[in-house]
Amino acid sequence: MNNFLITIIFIVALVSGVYFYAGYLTRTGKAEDADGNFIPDSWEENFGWFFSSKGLIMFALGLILGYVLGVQFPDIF
Ligand SMILES: [Ca+2]
Repeated sequence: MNNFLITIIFIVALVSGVYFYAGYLTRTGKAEDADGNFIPDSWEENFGWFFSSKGLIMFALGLILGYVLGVQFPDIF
C-alpha cells in the first residue's frame, strides 16, 4: 500500500511538472503559443484534453492523495 502512495505522489509531481514545463516553454518563448493560453501549440493537437481538464485532473489526484494519506496515516488528521 505504501508503494501506491509513492506512485500517487510521483504522478502528482509528474503532472504538475508537465503543466509547469508547458508554462515555462511558452513564457520564455521556447515553444510557439499563438493563441496565448500558455500551452505549446504543438502539444495542444494531441494533448489538449490534458490541459482542458487540468482542474478535474488535479482535483481527482488531490482526492486520491488525501484518501490514501488518510488510510495510511489515520492519526495525522
Ligand atoms: Ca497555445
